[in-house]
Order: sequence, then C-alpha cells, then structure tokens
Amino acid sequence: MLNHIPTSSYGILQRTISESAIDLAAEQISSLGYATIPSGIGIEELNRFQIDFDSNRDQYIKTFGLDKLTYTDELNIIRAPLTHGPESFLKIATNKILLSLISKLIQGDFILNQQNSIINPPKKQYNQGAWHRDLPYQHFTSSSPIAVNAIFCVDDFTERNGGTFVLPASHKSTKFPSPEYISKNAIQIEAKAGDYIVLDCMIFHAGGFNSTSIARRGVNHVYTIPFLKQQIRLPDNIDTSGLSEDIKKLLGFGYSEPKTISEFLDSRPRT
Ligand SMILES: O=C(O)CCC(=O)C(=O)O
Repeated sequence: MLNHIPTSSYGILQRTISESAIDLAAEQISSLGYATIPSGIGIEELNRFQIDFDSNRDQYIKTFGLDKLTYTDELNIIRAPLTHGPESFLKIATNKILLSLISKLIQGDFILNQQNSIINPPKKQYNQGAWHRDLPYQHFTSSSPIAVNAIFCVDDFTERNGGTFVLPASHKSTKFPSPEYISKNAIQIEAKAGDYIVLDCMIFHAGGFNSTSIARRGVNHVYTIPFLKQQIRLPDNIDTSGLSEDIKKLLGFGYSEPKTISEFLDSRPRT
C-alpha cells in the first residue's frame, strides 16, 4: 500500500517509549526540535483572551509611545505582558499541560525567562520574520535542552498568515545552514488558535510572511534553567498578591543573584 509506514522492526536494542500525547511531543522536540500541543483552553476563554491581547497592546502603545516603539523596532512586540496585562497572560504562561511538557524537556527546575506578545503584521516585514534562535548569538549544542519556548497561538497559524517556519533538527547543529539547505529543508508549522507551538530554543525559526490583510497574533514564552538571566526581571515587576509559591518560583522569585557576599551567605541553608 502506498505510504504504509512499516510497524515491525529488527536489530533494535533500545527504544523510546511515549505513552501519552505529551510524551510524544517531548519525543518530537528532542528529535526534531518542534511540536504543537493543545492548551485545553475553550473557545469562550480564547475569545476573551483575544480581546485582552488587543487592549493590552493599545495600552502598551499609549504607555511607551508609538515613536519610541517604532524607532526601536519594537512596534510588533509587547514585552512582559503578564506584568501589566490582565491575569489571562499569567494563565497562559502557567498552563498545566504546557508546564508538564516543559518539565519533561528541561531537567530540574526551570523559570519563565520572558513572555512577549508578537504581532505578525499584514503584508509587512517584522523583526521575528528573520531566522534566529531564541538563545541568539549561541552556537553550541546540549545533550538536553536548557531553554524551551512556547508560542501561544492567539489566531490560527496558517500558510497564508505567516505561520512559523522551522528548520527541523537544527537545534542539534552548531552553525546556521546555507541558503540552499534552508530552501530545501525549512517547513512551516500550521496550528490552531489556542495551541502552543513548542520549540527547543536552539532550533532556527522565523515568522512567515503574512499575505492576508489581518495581523496574526501570538504570545511567545521562553522557559530556561534558572542560571540564565531573565530578559526583564519579572519578580520586580509583578504584583505577588494571590500567587502560589510554585508560581512565584516559576516567575524567578528566589533566583535573583545576591547583591553582596553577606546576602549570599544568608541565603545558604544551615548545616
Ligand atoms: O511570529 C512568529 O511566528 C515567530 C515568533 C518568534 O520567532 C519569536 O518570538 O521568537
């Protein structure tokens, strides 16, 4: 039969076991560097989030000014919305399904390093439309990920509206490949609104060209081992009322570097 994938095998001593959809996503991210998972968020909550996204953007432009955001090439990004937006931004950063996947990928503790709303504007170039790693300027490989990113799809990500392109398995290579390799091997991820596109941060990726007349919205999250500094210090910018200790830890509370030797010594557990 055409396209019938063989299921039998021989000469195999070791095999990965994936018992759930999350295991399978983790297996795919380890091998290929990318996967999509549903968030479990229902349509009404998603619709409310779409409204939250736009009102948060409007407020952000009022706060920081169109001029400054334009000349810093920041017009299509809203930095750290969970620190100044509705609670729904914290909710998508702490989604249980997502965190269970991240905990299968990053060994030990991890923190939210950054959250950024991303707008892929209609029929225009934008800064995330260039190939990059989410740990930019880095050319190493690691045996297990130290950083994973998760783009929450606020809208459907499609071929037409510039769904994210990835170079499969490029998190395993140190160098950025040749243009010929890219044109042969890049693939575009299509995902539904409410899904997360989860990437090993070292995979090369880029937003596609949005040829529709409507902006395509997403919220990118980067989760890292606590050794990597946050893009913006979240503990200094977030209201802690009502936050559990686990969420505070995820937001980086307790991981800021001590300012002095005395502060370091005071932070050591007593023997
Ligand atoms: O907008 C996209 O599709 C990609 C976003 C991205 O590359 C990023 O936020 O790092």
